[in-house]
Parts: sequence; structure tokens; C-alpha cells
Amino acid sequence: MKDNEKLDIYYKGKLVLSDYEKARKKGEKNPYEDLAIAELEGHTVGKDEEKTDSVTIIKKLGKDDAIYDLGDKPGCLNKRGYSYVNWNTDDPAPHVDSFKSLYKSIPFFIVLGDEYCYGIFADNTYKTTFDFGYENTDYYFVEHEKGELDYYFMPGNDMAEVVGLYTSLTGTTPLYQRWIYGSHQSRWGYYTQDEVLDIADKFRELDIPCDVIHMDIDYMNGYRVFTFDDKKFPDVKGLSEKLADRGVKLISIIDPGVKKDEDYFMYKEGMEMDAFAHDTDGSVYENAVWPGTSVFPDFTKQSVRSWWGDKTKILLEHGISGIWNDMNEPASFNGPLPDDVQFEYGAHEKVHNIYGHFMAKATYEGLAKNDGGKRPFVLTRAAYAGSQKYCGGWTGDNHSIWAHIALSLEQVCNLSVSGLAMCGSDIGGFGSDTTPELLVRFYEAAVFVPFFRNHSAMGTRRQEPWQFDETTIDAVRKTVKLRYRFIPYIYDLAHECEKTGAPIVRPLVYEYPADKHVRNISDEYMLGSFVLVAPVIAPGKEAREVYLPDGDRYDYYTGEKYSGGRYILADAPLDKVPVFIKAGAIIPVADGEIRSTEDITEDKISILTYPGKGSFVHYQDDNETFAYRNGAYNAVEYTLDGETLEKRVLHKGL
Ligand code: MIG
Repeated sequence: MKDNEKLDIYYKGKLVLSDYEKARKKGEKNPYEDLAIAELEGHTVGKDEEKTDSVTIIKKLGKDDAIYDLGDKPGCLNKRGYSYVNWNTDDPAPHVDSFKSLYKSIPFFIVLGDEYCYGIFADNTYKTTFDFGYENTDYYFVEHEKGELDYYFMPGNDMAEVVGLYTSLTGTTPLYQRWIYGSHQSRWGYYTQDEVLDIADKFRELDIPCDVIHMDIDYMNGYRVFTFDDKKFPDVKGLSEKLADRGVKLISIIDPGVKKDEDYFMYKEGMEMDAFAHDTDGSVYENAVWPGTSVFPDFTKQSVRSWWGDKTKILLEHGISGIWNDMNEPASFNGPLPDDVQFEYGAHEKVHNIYGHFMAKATYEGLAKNDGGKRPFVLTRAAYAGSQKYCGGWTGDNHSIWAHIALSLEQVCNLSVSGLAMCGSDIGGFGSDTTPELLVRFYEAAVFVPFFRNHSAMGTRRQEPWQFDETTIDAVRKTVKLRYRFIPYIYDLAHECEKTGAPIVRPLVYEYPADKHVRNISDEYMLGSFVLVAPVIAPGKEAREVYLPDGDRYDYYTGEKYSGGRYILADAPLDKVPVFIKAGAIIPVADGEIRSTEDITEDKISILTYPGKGSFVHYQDDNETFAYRNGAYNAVEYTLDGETLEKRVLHKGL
């Protein structure tokens, strides 16, 4: 296309998307504006760089268009009226609506108009600005600082179809081992292996289910990746065996930075094979991270990925069952990596947004090769479009503040429709000090969020449930047990997600696109299409208003029936998260004594039904391996008509 040519796109005979006919109208700038911004942000005025290589698409914005996705960006669920920048960023300050960038860069968004719905995937890894009617309400634009204009248009009847198209192109979130959907406990600062074991024991003693404990950077020898501190963590293999007796798994953190140390095998091997990124003068590029002066593996190189992937054997031999990738934006302590640091795929400015993606890919592939056929689990902080094939993501360093419960739900809803369905935020908040009430409400808000982990920063108030009084412990126990009750349903949804891309957790607008009331609701969310959760996200509440979309629903606790299309006031004392279930729902749940997902055996699973019309496929496999991909699974279709439940075996492979 030439510069002055414009594109109109029709779908099913209807005009859906047009280029904006005019140039952008930037509005006149006050000559002191840059100075004012610099003053507020505490830096000096730099020169306005001319972006000569940038490429832009400018599209007409419909009067009623709502815009979703873009991964973990803060702000509202509906991104209309905001502008953002894709540039993976680690900023420890409390994340607020005005942040333009966070850890992940997913250049995919969905436009939901009154009569159309489509997605745009702008596949370019350079720094990119998305302006959704912020500069001007007549248009939105996507501006890549460099590189090619390469965007995909994905029309559909609704969000579900568009997410289906996007994930069929970039990959779906895979079904994980079942324990991944359990409760995870973590803290930066679990200082010895005995402390880790005590944590596991405490969960058992207090009868709070738990499946996983995470080991943060404290376990390493001087923050050297793939090593263990022989005083504080002398026998991690032994630890993992003791934990296994208690039904608990271990996940450990691995950062990308490799300590510059001539006596350290990772540094030596990496230097020999030319594994690290270079400066423009050809020397190996250095910066500082946790281990001090460090070098950065070039994960865009296949040979480096397989080298790194094979190192997962070291962790596996110590009984570690999953790997948590941090600092992979990449973050650095001595200023950011310069744009021209050299990687095989290109300069840092091109690689920055995909660095974490390729680190996760290396880790995933290493685990897939070395973990005896088990489904790998990698958790990442930085991600790009398609990372969902290799990893789940958490939303980085939130804080123990009320605003961050709301933020976590906005992020989880948008990440879910951005393909990254295995996602979640640190329960209790990472930075700052939690309070007992905040901790409980954080747990409740995450009750059905796919990645469910309490995590906090060194130096903050400790926030394992037993740091507080009985009331807090009881409320947390109740919430965690509610989650475990729904794990069979979550697992079914996760399996469905792998097949179709349909996220496990969904914003209301995904399920009810025609209902204008839900376009900006993210303090309520859906687990699959049957369960609606409305957590309390403010202090001192005993009730909250809940919008119920069209259709009949039942209060999960009382069985009371409500018609939809209206707001109600739901009872929500500290130990209760309001949950409503759709008429016609069929939900496999787990009953009985459950300490970890290991206790959820088939005989403990029952099927809850809520009168109405519906159908659902319940799925079972070995909960661990890829054997299901060769037919080793059972699938049973349930159909509900009024109160009559019928069962049909679709597949019997176990
Ligand atoms: O510079 O490993 O987001 O979860 O506990 C901080 C220590 C590095 C940041 C991660 C956080 C983790 C912490 N890390």
C-alpha cells in the first residue's frame, strides 16, 4: 500500500474497520509542557527525539467502541481513552492507572463495538505506543518505533471467537499438572530449608490446603543461578522428599543474569560457547543484578536455549518441580541495557520485549526434555504475545494496598483474554505491609484465579495466614477450601482452554458482550461460564453491590434464586466471598478432607447442578503427564434439563 491509500475492512458484508482519513491531530503543545513533566517526574528535559523510522496505523474509533486486552497494563478493564507503551518495565513503585508500561508486552487488543467485534495483533517487538482515543476521540493508533507494519485483523461475532482466533495463531495456554491449580506459598526471605519445611508443616497443622512452596533467590549460592547455598540449603533433595510426604511440591526461582565469576560453571561454559549478549565493540556486555556484575544469556539463540534448558536437570535432580523466571524484562541495577546491545536476533531495542519470552521457552523446553514426560511449569514476569505456550505469568511487584486488589482483577481479566490464561497476582500484596483484613480479601478476590500464590517481599510484614489471629486464619482456610472444592471444575476449564483458547477466568464482557452494563466491570469475574464471583475490594465492608447479568442465578451459599439484568446487594462478611451460579450449571467439585490436590481422587468428585438447561464435559487424566494427548483420558458429557441430569461417555481411555 502507498502512503495515501486507505483500507476499509468488511466482515459479513458490514464495514467493520476503516483507516482514519486524516493525519493525527496532536493538539497544540504549551512550550512549558516538557519542563512541567520533567519537574513532576524529577528529571531534566531531554531533547525530543525525532522518530524517523516509526510506522503507524491509525483507525477510526467508533463512538461506542470499548477496547480490551494488552496484557498486564494497569488502568481500567476497558482501555478506551488511555494510552500505553509496550516496553517491558520493572518499576517497584506502586502500580497506578497512569503507568504506561509494566512487565509484559502483548500487542493484541480487541475492539468491541455495538455491531462488531474484532481483534488486532500488531506483531512487532520494538517499543510500541497504543493510543486508544486518548490523543483524539475520533481515532486510535498503534505506533511502532521501528520495524515492519505487520498486523493481523481478527473478526468474530464476539470476544470468545476473537480470542479463539488469536490463540489459534499464537498458541493456547496448556493444561498444567493439576497441583499447579492448588495453593502456592512464597516469600522472598525464606532463609533456610528448615524454614521451608516448617511452613509446610504449619499449613498441615492449621488444616489449610497447600500444594506448593516457592524458593526465592535466597536458596542460591551468592545468587548464582543453578546453584544451592550449602549452609542454608544443604540438602534440597532431602527437603523435597520430606515435602513430598506432605503432598507439597517445590518451585524455585531462576533469574537470567549470570554472575561474572571465572570459577563459576555457568559463566565459564557460557563464555566458551559465546552465550552472552555483546556490546557494539564485540566485548561481552555487563551490568549488575543480584549476584553483582553479571552477563546476559542471548536466549534468542537456539544453542543458548538448549544449553540453558539442560541446566533444568540440576533443579530436577534436587526434586524441584517447576521454575519461576524473574527479572527477565530484562531488569538491571546499573541503568537499563542500552538499545544497541547485540543479540543474535538483533539489537536490544528489538529483543527487549521478547527476552523474557525466549527465556521461558528455553526453560519450558528444557523441562519438557528432562522431566520424564511431566508437563512443565514455568512462571514468568516478562512476556510477549504467544508466551502462554511456555509459561504462566504473575503480575510482578504489587503492593499490600486496597487499590491493588482491584488492579489484580483488572490485570487477570485482561491477561486472560490476551491468551495468558495461567495468571495471577501476589496474594496479600508483595511490597508494603499487609493487614489481616487486606490479606483475607486478597485471598477471596483470587479464589478462582488460575495462579493462586501468597507472596511478599523481604522486609515487609510477614503474611502467612498464621501471622494473624484466629479470625484471619479461619477466613483464609475457608477461602482456600472453597478454591480446592472447585479444582475439578478449574481443571476441566484448563483442559478446554488448551483446546479452544477460552480462558479459565473471564471478564463479564467476555460472556455477556451485548450487555452494556458490563463493559467496564472487573471487580466481578466469571470462572468458566457458570460461576460469577464478586469479591469485596474495600475495607470495612459487610456487603457489596453485585451486578448480575441477564439470566437466572443461584446464591452459592443459600441457594436463593435471583433474576439478572440488575444490581443486588450481597451479604459479604469478612469470611465470605459472594458467588453466584448460573441456572443450568453443571459443576464437578471435590468433597471431603483435602490437604492438597493429591487428595482429590475421583471418588471425592461429585457433580453440582443448578436447575435449568445446560451441558458440560467433565474430563479426567493422570494429572501429570502428556499421556492424555495420546488418548489416556476420560471425557463424560453431562446434560441438564430442568433437574434431570444425563450422562454420556465421550471417551474412555483410562
Ligand atoms: O529485585 O527475587 O518480582 O517476586 O520476590 C527484586 C526477589 C527481585 C522481584 C520479583 C519478586 C521477587 C524478588 N524479585
